[in-house]
Amino acid sequence: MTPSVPSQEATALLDGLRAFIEPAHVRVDPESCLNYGRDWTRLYVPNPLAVVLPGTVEQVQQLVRYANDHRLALVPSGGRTGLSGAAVACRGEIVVSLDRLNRILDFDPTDRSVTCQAGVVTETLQNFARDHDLYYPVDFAARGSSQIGGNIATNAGGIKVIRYGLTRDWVTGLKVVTGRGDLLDLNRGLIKNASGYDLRHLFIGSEGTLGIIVEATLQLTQPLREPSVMVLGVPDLDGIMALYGAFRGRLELSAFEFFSELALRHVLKKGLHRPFETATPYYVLIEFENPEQAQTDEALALFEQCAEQGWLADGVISQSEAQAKELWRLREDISESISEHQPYKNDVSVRISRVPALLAEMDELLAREYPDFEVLWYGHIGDGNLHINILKPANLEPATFARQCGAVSEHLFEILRRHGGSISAEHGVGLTKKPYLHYTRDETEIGYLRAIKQAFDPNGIMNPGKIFDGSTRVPTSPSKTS
Ligand code: 2HG
Ligand code: ZN
Repeated sequence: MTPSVPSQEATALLDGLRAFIEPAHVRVDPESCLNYGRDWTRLYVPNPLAVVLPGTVEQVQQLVRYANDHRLALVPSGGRTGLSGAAVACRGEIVVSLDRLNRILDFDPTDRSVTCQAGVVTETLQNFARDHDLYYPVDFAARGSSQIGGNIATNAGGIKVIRYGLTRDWVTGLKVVTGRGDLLDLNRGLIKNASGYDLRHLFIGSEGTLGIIVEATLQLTQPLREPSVMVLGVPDLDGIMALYGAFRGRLELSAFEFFSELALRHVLKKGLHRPFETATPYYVLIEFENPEQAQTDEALALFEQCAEQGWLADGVISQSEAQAKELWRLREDISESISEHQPYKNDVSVRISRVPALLAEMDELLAREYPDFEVLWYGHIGDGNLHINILKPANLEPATFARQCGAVSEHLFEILRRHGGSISAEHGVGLTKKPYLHYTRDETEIGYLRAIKQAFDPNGIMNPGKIFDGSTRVPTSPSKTS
């Protein structure tokens, strides 16, 4: 990225910002614009007008009001670990980073709840809960950099949804600055509150299009009781859900993940070891509470019975916390291990009962449409959520690759539509899935989404062009960068 020369209009707007946000926190240097102007998708050229880091909620409010007065587009920004381009600023927007709003404000052991600012990193919150003998159960590989505000804005899922649900299930209070610049204090940590529409839930999963989340109250829970991890080698697709049915009936599962041999090979290349000698086309990773010998016995009995049925060919069970962590890495490290191949990503879901049919139809479709590409499957299969990653061949031009993959996605989304599924299970719509939203939400429903956006953000300044297109003017662009 080369430095851009702001237009006169842009310079005046930036000076105006510096009147209420410390100049050091209004950044226009190319490095900040590059880093803060993108998420993990890497498909778009970042090109924000500036990156602003407010240090108080009042400053966020002033910023939103200023943006309304001058019709400036704002892109709220957390840890930028998203995979759908929702935090990308490539059209001269102002990135609003929540990095400085990173304090834990309150903890109440009676309520078992914690109130924190939006910029608190997920792992910091998890560690805080652990220090108080409690547990924040929303968990995923990007825990070390993702932020609570971003998690809420995408209703993050992850690896423990099967037992604990989504981010939405843990948010009992939210403070938000709406696109109008109003500060709303939503639900205030209440467990029960039947006093009309619950606006908190509109902001959860809103991808920064309605306003900016500045503070959250989150419920904590009991830690898991001595979890063990099993990795099982599965000879065919049918075995995956057969194992799910067998294990979930008899053990308290906290995760049921799967990945293919092709996916596994990428983490092995990065230095991890095979869980056992037998290579099988698929693997499942099962985590379950194992506080007593009875659970271990049950798990081993299940292993034997499933092996007899031919649903698994080999397996391993963790003998220590360290070993459990190592086994988890086989699944969690996949995404990062393939990033150098610029994968085209799909993140789809169906009801659990439809998973076997979806897997069979997808298998047929992907083998037919992508004979020359490497297609990797993994995901949270116990939630009906599959990640499909198509690796870009080194010699293929990125735009051509994206076009070819996009065309196949249309077929995939047709299958999903037939099964009542979703084109985005947990990564959000952002920019990458915007063209396909209609496969999951019909026109009438999208009309209601637009009306909600209009109510909270009448001038269309909040993350314009994400989820769906609106009539938003992107006001002041600096000169183009390369
Ligand atoms: C995961 O489950 C993440 O590992 C990333 O959601 C998924 O890389 C992906 O497609
Ligand atoms: Zn995932």
